[in-house]
Amino acid sequence: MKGSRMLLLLVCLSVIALGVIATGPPTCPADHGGECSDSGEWKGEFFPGIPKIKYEGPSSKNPLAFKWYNAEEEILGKKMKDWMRFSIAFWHTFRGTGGDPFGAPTKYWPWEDGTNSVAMAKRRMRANFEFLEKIGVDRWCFHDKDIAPDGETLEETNKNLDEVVALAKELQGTKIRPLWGTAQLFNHPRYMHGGATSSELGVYAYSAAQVKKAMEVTHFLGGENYVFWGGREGYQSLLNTDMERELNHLARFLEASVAYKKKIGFNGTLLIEPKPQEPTKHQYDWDAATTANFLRKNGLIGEFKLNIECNHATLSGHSCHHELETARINGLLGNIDANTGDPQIGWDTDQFMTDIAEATLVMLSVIRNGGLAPGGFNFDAKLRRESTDVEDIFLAHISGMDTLARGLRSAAKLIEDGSLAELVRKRYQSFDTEIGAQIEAGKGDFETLEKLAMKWGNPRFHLLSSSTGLGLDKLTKALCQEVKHEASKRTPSTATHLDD
Ligand code: XLS
Ligand code: NI
Ligand code: NI
Repeated sequence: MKGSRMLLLLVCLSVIALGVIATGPPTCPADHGGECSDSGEWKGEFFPGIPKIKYEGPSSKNPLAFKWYNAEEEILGKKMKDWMRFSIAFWHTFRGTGGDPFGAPTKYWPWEDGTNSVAMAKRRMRANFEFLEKIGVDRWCFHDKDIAPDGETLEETNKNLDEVVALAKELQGTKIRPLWGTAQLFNHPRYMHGGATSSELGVYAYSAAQVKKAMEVTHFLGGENYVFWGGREGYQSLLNTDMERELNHLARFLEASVAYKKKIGFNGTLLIEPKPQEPTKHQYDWDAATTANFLRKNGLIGEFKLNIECNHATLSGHSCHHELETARINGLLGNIDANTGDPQIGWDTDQFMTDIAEATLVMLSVIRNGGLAPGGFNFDAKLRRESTDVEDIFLAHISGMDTLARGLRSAAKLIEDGSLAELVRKRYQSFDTEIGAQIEAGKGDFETLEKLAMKWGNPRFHLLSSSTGLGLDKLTKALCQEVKHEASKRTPSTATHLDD
């Protein structure tokens, strides 16, 4: 008797509870892995328990706080947020699975339902904007294929994209904008031989249609730049490749994109992102110098700038600083894909930058460039395979933002101190003479120089370094002191999440 009454009571209570759930607001708490309905209209919290990330200064022990990035603080006459212009890369942060050629995905974000539906794309978009709001970043970057699923036909694919983009526009509000958009021309099998450099005319046309649409949606969302990364624009073997013809196609493709940009009134900067190899063994936009030469040869130099990615820089055998300086002195530094590689791994590992010395050199170039606007720093960086907690997404970005902020602080000190600039000035002082000026003005003929060489005798090279105080060792020491000073203030977020 007693037992059956208890049972009845339990049944009643469950019915009431179910009724409350059924009539209450739609719920999909972020810890109910995959149980939610596929409604894209869900408006719950994706990152419950994670507050808006604030600046707490170097002594803070709170991993969910900035130690060095203080958005409103002025450094060299500009707010930190205006130097940095950070952006989140949708493809890594919201489409990265942790999968690699040896293993299945490791990340199962609670809001994912395992489908590639439009509804799922919309829900993911909401997660993106909650993340941007909480991390305090006003920009995001995307490929067309990251944000919306393909349809059966190009028309259907474009329709899907429009639907997701309409929601993104609404969620952006007045504050958030894309730093850049781009078309993904490398994943689908049709792009196995490249897009604009494919040997198939149909693929060239399809690439054009995809870039046209991606440019339209970037413009619609108020994007400030548009990126071309030559995903498979390169070759695997020169024996089956007409390189001259492919490069010609690429140039014509870029010309057509400039024409279309102007036609639709898109004022954003067009950016080319160099990378030497991966996925092809030779990518045509090998590095900054190669790309600058290609643009110049094809009369496109005034229409494009470069998006320098640090990991790509090291893959091409350069440092990120070298690539940034090459772009800068050619008037081409437009944007930075802020990541870093691993010296012991030979591919694009897309790690968040945590090396303060590298960040200092990066920021030196940015300061010399007067900033990056309308470009910025896009975190083309992903969590490590082993980082599977939702919180890791925040920790990784905080660590990347703090590292670059520390780089900015160190670089500003080097500039304010002035000794580095003075050291460089002194190094070239022999050219600060009448004959030096003549040479630099293109009037240094060989006969005159020969006479001078005879008059001056053998250059006293062994005295040059010590007399001007420009030994490389002194320079290295000066830089190390600055960086060491910063490193001594290591933060918990950077220290404990180096792999992010
Ligand atoms: C790949 C590239 C890519 C571009 C955007 O290595 O970095 O992510 O930034 O297509
Ligand atoms: Ni990139
Ligand atoms: Ni890359």
